[in-house]
Amino acid sequence: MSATATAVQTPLTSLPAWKALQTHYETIRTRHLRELFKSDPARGTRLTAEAEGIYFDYSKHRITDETLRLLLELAEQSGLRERIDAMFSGEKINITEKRAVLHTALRAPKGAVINVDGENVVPEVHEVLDRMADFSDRVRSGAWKGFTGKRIRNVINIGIGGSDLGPVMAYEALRHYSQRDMTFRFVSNVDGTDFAEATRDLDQEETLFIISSKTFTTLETMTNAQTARDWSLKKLKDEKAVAKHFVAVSTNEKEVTKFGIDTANMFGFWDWVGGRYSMDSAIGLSTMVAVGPDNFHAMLAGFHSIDEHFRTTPFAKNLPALMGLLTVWYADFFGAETVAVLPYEQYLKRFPAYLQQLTMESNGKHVTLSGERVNYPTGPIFWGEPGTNGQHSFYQLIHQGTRLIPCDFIGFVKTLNPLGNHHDFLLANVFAQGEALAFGKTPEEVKAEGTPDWLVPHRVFEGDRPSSTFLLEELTPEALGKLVALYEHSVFTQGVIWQIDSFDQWGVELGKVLAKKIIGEIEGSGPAKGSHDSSTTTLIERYRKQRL
Ligand code: G6Q
Repeated sequence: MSATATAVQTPLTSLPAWKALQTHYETIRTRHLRELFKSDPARGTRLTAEAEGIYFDYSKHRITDETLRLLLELAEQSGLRERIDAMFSGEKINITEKRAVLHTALRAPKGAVINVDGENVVPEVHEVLDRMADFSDRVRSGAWKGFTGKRIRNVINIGIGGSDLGPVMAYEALRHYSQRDMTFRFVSNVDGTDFAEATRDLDQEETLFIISSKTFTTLETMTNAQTARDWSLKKLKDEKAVAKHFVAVSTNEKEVTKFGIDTANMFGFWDWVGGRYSMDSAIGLSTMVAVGPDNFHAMLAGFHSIDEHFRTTPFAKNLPALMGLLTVWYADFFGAETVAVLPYEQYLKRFPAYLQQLTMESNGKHVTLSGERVNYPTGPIFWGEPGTNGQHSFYQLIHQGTRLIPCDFIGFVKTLNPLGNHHDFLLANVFAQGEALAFGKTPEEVKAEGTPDWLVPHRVFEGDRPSSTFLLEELTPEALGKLVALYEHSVFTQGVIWQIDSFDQWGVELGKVLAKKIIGEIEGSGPAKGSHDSSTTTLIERYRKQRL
């Protein structure tokens, strides 16, 4: 294992920049954004950064030049530069699983060289991409036929977590570019309703399943895959039909074969691709079938451009580094518990759900790389909804509640569906929200509107509520790739500062083991015993009695 991955680190709270930030926070916490903007008329143009067509306005954050200077120092003192190099060069920085972390290799151009255990992985990546493209073209053109000779009209991805959220988010985000005479669905939940509703109006003869599972042992996915097999064979009535209606995406050739899928219909990936970082691997097969290989490659190019930006740009101009540092600033100094992600783009409706896994599975950790319990908050809770819907529900709390919730506003200059003045209204809303959160409305302003005294406190908006605004030109496959990569590297930046392993997920593994144990008891006869507490035992027994 490399020196970088295991080096003994100075505890975060002992770093000089951290201590300086603590002192600095005391001076900044009482400075209102109104005052910061008033004292620097150029603030709204100065505290911005632009890269790869993404305009990032971070002027509405509770920071000064001094805050930024100290946060950038914190990045240096935390070894962010070295850690970035370690990740990109294939060092085993996922120390608890002893794995390299190379989702960036999935979007590296053909000639690149990235070695894992002395072997260049880029040719393999492109070999799989080429096979995916060939398969996608055949399905999209109708050359790939179902068992009875009918054309495939429906594609269902079966997977969960990292093998579902990326594909479903990307499909929804890029629906505009998708093949419209085909239906794409995603089954993840072991709740039979998910499968039943996804297939109720479909014809087995025209339906292809992509079973996506890195391990090919996940209970939910295997249960849904088996049900899909039964559902298909009920009509197709011949085991040989499986080869025409099932393909697998996995790293586990043995289990794929055991399930009955020919390895000729398997698309592989590697243990250095984490589930939540896998949408660019073969896990993205449903995306590629939906939007075609060219659009998929454009998305990969978008990812790669931000990879290069993150790897080479000084932190002061580095979008993901700045985003990550700001997240640390609010989580650890202001005590902000959450971050709201608010895309003003309907196609990004699943983006907050996707980000929840990316951010919270990565940085929901309570011990450092060396196993010490942290004495500072780590990953905040990410949540959100597309604008403007959120405005008519939870924004109230962001504006006037007692909590500080930094917001990420995401908007696009051009719409993919021009309809009258809808888009101007949409953009007017996003700009207005950022402004209102930052500047609020003073009692004097409320009074001047003729509000009676007793009502004034209710109508006052304190303001001073921070937000970032991201403005992109248009939601293209490339733009989607850039957006996701921004957050991936922001999450990485946060993890480096917090000195945690952002790439394992022992909490998820625990759930997988626990459920299996109880299933045996639920399906058995006689009283549930096992080693449960009295509450769990009673619940199991009650369920068994009532379902009879
Ligand atoms: C992601 C997690 C987790 C995983 C799912 C599905 O980083 O590891 O969400 O993706 O549990 O796992 P399989 O792909 O192995 O079925």
